[in-house]
Amino acid sequence: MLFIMGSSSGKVLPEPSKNGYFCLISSVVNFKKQETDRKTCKEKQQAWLWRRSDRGASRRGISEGVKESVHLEERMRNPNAKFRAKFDPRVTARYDIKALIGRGSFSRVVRAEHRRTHQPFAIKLLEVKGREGHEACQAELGVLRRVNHTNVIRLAEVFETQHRVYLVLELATGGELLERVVARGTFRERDATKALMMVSSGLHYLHTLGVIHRDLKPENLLYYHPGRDSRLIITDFGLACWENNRRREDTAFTTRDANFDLSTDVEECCQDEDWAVRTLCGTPEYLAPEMLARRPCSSAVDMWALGVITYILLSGSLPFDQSSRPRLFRAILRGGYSFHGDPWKSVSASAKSFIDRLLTLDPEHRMSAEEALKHPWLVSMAACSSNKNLHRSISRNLQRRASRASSRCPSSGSTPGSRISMRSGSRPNSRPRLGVSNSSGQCVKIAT
Ligand code: PIT
Repeated sequence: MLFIMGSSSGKVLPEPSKNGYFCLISSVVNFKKQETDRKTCKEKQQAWLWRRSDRGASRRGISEGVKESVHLEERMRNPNAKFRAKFDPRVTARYDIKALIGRGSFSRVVRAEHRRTHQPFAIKLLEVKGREGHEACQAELGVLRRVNHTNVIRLAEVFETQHRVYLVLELATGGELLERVVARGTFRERDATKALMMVSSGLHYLHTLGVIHRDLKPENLLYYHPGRDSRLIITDFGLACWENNRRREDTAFTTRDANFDLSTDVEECCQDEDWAVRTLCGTPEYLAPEMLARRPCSSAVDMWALGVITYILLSGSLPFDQSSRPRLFRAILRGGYSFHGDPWKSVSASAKSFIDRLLTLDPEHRMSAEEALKHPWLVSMAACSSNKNLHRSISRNLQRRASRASSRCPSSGSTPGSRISMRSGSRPNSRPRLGVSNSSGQCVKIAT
């Protein structure tokens, strides 16, 4: 796979080896053996060190102290040493690991530089544990290998070992969507439409390909570079799956003529939090009602999430914002959101219609990505909308939410991940979410 990174700078990928970027995958077996040998060796060394330090307990205090100060010194000299050590020599032979830029429960993302071409990249290190972890990782890889679009993160190459996978990705340095909104002094509807056009375009591409992202949220939308004209990129395919062709025609799911009634599922779903945690994918606030109602999910779940993102982008607040999961789920299943409060009075009817068309309970009636791209609000780039600067209200609402969320006690049943994240270094996978999926798109593991 060859791609040109960042058209503006005319950057190119590091040269592939004779067999292309994925040549290393074919050598996984040997690589695994090497790793096992190395691990056995390391374990032996560690055991030996352990036995040594266990002897002479009276000396331990001193040796521990010495060890600690050596570590401290080493860390001060080289603050990246700790996560660098997690990289296989094959990766470090080719890439210079520069800095940690994101971390999650099972992953780390670092900024790296190709040693020969000096091209910058992001490398995502995935810890793969067990069959389910392996399947989830293969699903993520399967999607990343297929995608090629300006508004979707691109994969350059992959290194696999027995317990780790290293994804070499294009490096996005422009920050998260909301970080940029906050950092700017102004934010108008027109600015929102620019961002949403790019996300809708990426989604349209993914959905046409048959990919459902399933974890769309502002933290997974990154600007490629800090400039104003930067493209926006959809990242983090850790929960992505392939759409089942059957779904749209599924008779149990054909609700166009019937009332789309989720009420029977509400209590069941809200009371069975255990089920929600075990089975659901994604971040609670962005979950589509059909996911909560245990209906089959389609690409429409991403469009619901886009509705939530649009609401946040224009107001700095969440459409469904409850302090406990059952209440949040109920609100989502009822479609209970409103345009009350600041700054909704200043927001155009066209923008609200865009949101309404996305936060539609019935997935069959919900706007598709293709339709979103044709919605008058996006097409006109909010030309008929008010030119009001929404920046102050958005920042204030984001700030309010952040302080409310941080004062909530996590053990009191408040919704994890309910803060609207704007922090860099928190991506990817670091926002608590409910589950990860296996290759068939079922969520199988709790990642919170
Ligand atoms: C960047 C910069 C950054 C994070 C990422 C890329 C992460 C990308 C990513 C993560 C995934 C995935 C695909 C891409 O499946 O701060 O250039 O989990």
